[in-house]
Amino acid sequence: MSKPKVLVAVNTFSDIVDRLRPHFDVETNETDQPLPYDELIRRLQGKAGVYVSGSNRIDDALLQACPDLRAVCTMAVGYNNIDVPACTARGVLVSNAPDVLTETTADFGFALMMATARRITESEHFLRSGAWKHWSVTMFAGADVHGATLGVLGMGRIGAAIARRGHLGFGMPVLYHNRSPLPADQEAPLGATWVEKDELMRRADHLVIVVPYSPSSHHLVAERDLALMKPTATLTNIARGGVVDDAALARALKAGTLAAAGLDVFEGEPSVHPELLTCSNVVLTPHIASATVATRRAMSNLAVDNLIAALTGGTPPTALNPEVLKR
Ligand code: 8YV
Repeated sequence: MSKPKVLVAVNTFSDIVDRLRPHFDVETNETDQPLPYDELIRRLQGKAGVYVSGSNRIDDALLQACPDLRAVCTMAVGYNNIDVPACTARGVLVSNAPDVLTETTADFGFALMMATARRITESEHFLRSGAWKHWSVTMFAGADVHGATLGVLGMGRIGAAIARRGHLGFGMPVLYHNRSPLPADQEAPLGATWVEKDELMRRADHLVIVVPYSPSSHHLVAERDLALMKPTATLTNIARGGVVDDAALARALKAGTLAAAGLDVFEGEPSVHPELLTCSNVVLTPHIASATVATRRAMSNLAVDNLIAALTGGTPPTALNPEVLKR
């Protein structure tokens, strides 16, 4: 009997792809770019499963055009690119990759916040350009991180890991906003206090944004929110482009109503708002918060575990709609 066919839609570690081969006929994307939408549909004909990243849009039109598809497994924790209700309605299993990237992503969020507060890339560019002719007392004077108030917008797993770093490692008072406060026994080890979003904006010295993207979090941080922030404050976004209004952010940075920003994600990435590219007080990175070899391997392995289980009668470890398997 021939094996089911699967597509690995993003280029990943070949030894991890090899884990699929005993179970499936495996087709891969050998380019270093995500498959364009139409190409993805074409390559998915006759495929029972697909391994994707956050760059692949899986919507109802694609599902309709790929009637053999039974499992969509993303190596990302965020799944705003996948229409999960549409998958559920069509009996397609969806999984994501939570937990395995939490600490690595929190490390990066903290590093980006520190680089932003301490003007690390801006001063490096200055040095590399040959502009450093003498030392001065105020040269690249930034903002302290230790002891400053850390604001966390979105206290999920990654938000909590950032709060823990700030509280235990840097003596930072931690304020956070979530739709609902955490139970007291979860707040205590993080030294964290729930506040309304406006209060978070007003009081944070360093705001780190970690909310998942959904229509309800689109431009959650917009012009009016930025206007509430201290002119000495920094903003770090490791969530998703679209959570922050990037045009409004660039205006605030240029007007000096916000000191600096650290951005790993962008509205419409890989495009970056042109005004952000001309701000010197911004640290920009290309969506790499989870990018360590160990973590990207763990994320990839988890997606493969899910794909194998979903299509061989097993229990996918991190299914988002396990109810489809009972049908
Ligand atoms: C991924 C991420 O690397 O997991 C997520 O949600 O944003 C990143 O860790 C990226 O989305 C892969 O496409």
